[in-house]
Amino acid sequence: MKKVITYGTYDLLHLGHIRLLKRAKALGDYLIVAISTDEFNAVKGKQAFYPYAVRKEMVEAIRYVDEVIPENNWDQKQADIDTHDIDVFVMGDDWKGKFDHLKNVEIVYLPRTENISTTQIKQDLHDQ
Ligand code: C2G
Repeated sequence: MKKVITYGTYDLLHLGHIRLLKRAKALGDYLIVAISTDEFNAVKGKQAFYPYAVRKEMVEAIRYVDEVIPENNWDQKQADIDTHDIDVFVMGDDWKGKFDHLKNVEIVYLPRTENISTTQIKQDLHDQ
């Protein structure tokens, strides 16, 4: 079984997230999504609209997703890859090059979906 992992905040779930997860799943048979906890988001300088439990429940409901685990820090990726026996590590290409140090895993950066982001949604709603 080919296992894929990806990481993110996944706040205000949108088509960019869905398309990333769809393409990530297509690279294997089993997709794990590591969702940033509220505490780690603070470290990332992000204030998610929805708490971790809500973001987790929403991502778990996506047909492409097989498992959700918490992302607690920047440094857990190699341990996750080893523990979960991951074959493919996937991120959107805004992260291109940032995780090339990871070992024993195929690293794939996928093009982001244009013209959508959590920040954009917040801004558009605010401007209405
Ligand atoms: N994404 C995308 N297209 C968009 C927006 C996001 O493909 N229009 C992708 C991002 O590239 C990322 C994933 O969707 O792979 C989740 O995006 P975020 O929730 O913004 O995640 P981020 O804050 O980048 O956290 O340790 C890694 C971090 O946790 C990544």
